[in-house]
Amino acid sequence: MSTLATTLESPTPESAATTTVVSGVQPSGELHIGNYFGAIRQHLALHSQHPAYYFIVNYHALTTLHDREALRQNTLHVAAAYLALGFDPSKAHLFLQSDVPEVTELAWIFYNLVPVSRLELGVSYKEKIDRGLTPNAGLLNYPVLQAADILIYGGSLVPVGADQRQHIEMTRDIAQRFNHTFCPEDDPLFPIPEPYILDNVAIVPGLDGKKMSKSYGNTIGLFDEGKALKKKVMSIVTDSTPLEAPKDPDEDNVFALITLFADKAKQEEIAAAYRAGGYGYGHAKKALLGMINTYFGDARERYHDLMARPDYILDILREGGENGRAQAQQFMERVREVTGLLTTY
Ligand code: AQP
Repeated sequence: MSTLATTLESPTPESAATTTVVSGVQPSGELHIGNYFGAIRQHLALHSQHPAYYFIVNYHALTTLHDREALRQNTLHVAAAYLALGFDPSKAHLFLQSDVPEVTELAWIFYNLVPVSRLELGVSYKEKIDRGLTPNAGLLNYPVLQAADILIYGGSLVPVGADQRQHIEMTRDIAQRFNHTFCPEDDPLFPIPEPYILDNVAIVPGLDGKKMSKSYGNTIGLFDEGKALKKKVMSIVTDSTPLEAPKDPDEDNVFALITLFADKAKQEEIAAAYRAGGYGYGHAKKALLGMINTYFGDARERYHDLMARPDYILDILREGGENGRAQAQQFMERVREVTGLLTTY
């Protein structure tokens, strides 16, 4: 069985020599195994291979979260999770989005290049409205701020889950529009970033079979443990095929989660047991529970130690933020120059 991954199954793109990796995670709730396998695992695998900027997007979290204490706690939680899972601050930059206020300035410039009608077609925006959220202007403009986040560090590779594909497409459009509008053809300011999405973990299902999401209440938290974890795993929705009957592993949520943790041989062994019959969903859930505990057990301990040292976490974020901000400030000087925004300081 796999333990915490430091390498990727898929190679990075051929342009690796000039790659700058950027990505963010919202401190909008407890991180879950969908965030991990969809994105964070790739962040960790890439951060020692390329220049990398990872930010905790607390401005973005404000689009849905208006609870000061929760936002602060979630922010520390995300940082502690990265460190516990293997982020090495000597290799890449981990920081707070709000420590680089220049991203909001760049986002403002970008707002003027994006039709409102395009934003209204955002899948993630529409999904939130469908779930009953009254959209604020921040939510509508979420992908524009995301574009600023990516482009201000010269990001060229963006490891994300498949739910973010459309947003990265929008970032690419914005970069192209900006280059076309403000830059000479032979001297574009922004590289056009590529998404980095691993197909086998593109959308991790939640307990109910829908996309696992912090705000759906269907998650397995990265640091869930003991009875609480067991209760969640046992509540994963399955069909009602009886224990003795053969089952199709490819139609089952429990098996989908097992594939995240088990190596190929183990996956095949369990899939064969499904097909043979006499192997119930209870057996599969028990196997999954063991895999989760093995995979995240050590990281959990490190996580709890780190959460008891918030000053240490803040020091790391501060240093990452200083590096990120220096890069962003340099970029913004060029942005102001090509757009004609005068400054007098
Ligand atoms: N279920 C998922 N499967 C694969 N990848 C996922 N990601 C999220 N859920 C899944 C990826 O995790 C990264 C960080 O996500 P985020 O926190 O920035 O926002 P999100 O995509 O909106 O995540 P949630 O959990 O669904 O948060 P809420 O409920 O607050 O909106 C991203 O790369 C994302 O693709």
